[in-house]
Amino acid sequence: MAGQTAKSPHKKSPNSASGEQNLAEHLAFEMARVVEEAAIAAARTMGQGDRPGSDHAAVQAMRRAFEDVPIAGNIVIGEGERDEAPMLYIGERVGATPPAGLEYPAVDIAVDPLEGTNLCATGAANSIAVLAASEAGGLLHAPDCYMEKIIAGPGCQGALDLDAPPADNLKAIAKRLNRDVDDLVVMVLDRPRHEDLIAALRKAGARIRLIGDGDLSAGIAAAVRGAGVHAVMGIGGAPEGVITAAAMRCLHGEMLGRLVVDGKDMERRMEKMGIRDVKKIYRAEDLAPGKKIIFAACGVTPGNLLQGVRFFGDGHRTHSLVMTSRPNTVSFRDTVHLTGKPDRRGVRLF
Ligand code: VTB
Repeated sequence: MAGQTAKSPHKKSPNSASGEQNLAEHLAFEMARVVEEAAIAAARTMGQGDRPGSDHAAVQAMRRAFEDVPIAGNIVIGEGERDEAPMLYIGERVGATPPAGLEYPAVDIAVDPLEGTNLCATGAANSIAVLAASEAGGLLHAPDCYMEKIIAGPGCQGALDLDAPPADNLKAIAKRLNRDVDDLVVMVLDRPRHEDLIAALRKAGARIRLIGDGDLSAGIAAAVRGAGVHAVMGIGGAPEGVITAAAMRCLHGEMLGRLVVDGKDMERRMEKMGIRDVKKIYRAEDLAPGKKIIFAACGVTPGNLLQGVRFFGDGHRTHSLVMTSRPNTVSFRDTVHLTGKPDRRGVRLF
């Protein structure tokens, strides 16, 4: 993580290779805890049909968990502008208070405390608590608008074209994955705006999984082998796009994105945010340019990649994906949190 200028409270200097590794590992561990707390709180509300309630539970738990993390954190993507979100708003400072005379490293953070609120509220698959972090300046401050996206695995680097017909992208992906178009599975958000895209994919012969929400976890699934998804196409949220890009930086997946600018007002808002070329096609490296990226996601409801939170008499169990770009690590964390009196039968390992 950052820290070149900051005095680190850690014993080893973050400028030495092993010090840097220690700091990345330590912060990744802390970030895993943050998403786990959010996931546990949200999972308690699963199926209650209360979207705001699920979201609030996750936001509150994540905000509280940050209080113990030794960073000078700056929320760059969060729950909204300061006047519309009481917690985890854009520009909010998060992290523990350092001891006198010490400074914690400056870290930019993009959060989605409950990605797939609807999924959680209805008990559907694939809702996650997720965040991405980087040294200051390492994540695009994306406006809360839509983004056209195409996401596929590392084998598709350089093979995709956001302006090409879907059939051409399918052919390119199939070629790189050494299979036929009708062997491919594409995930698409089930929205009326995707009518033409879905028709084109069907005509080309690809198999499709329409999803209610959650193009972020879909993107991650497309970038790993064995998840049964080869691409994500269509228009989803831009903030989710930046967090997906951070995951792609760790997984080396291919991603192209372009902001969807709706009217002059939004164009002006973007200019104010420093986005000059509103038609720019971003790659993962542009959306998440940080050198030291940390990505952490924890399953809330059971999903393609992550299990949901399971509760039992003396605790609960979470399943998280934690990744760092430097050193480049991808870990799955399966944690039993023992909170009550130990169950006499002991911890169940599988
Ligand atoms: C997607 C989806 C998210 O927002 O980004 C979507 O992945 C885009 O907005 O889970 P619309 O719902 O307006 O299509 C979410 O659904 C989160 O709100």
